[in-house]
Amino acid sequence: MIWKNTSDSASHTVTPDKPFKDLYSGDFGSNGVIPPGKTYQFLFTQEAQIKYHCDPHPWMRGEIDVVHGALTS
Ligand SMILES: [Cu+2]
Repeated sequence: MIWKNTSDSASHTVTPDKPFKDLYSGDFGSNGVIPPGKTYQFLFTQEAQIKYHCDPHPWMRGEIDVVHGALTS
């Protein structure tokens, strides 16, 4: 999953409400801020439900629901 700070003059973070660790990718969350034009990406390899927010702007919130999909031919 990729977060991109696009047309904004402010920097933001992707910060989990509660710490989350993926067995493969490790700790989830941007280390520090994502400046305008930059991205943060994280590979989820397990099912998870994660609520997250932006540290400087706590009213900016999101939720991720990672589900195990099946490939259909
Ligand atoms: Cu923000």
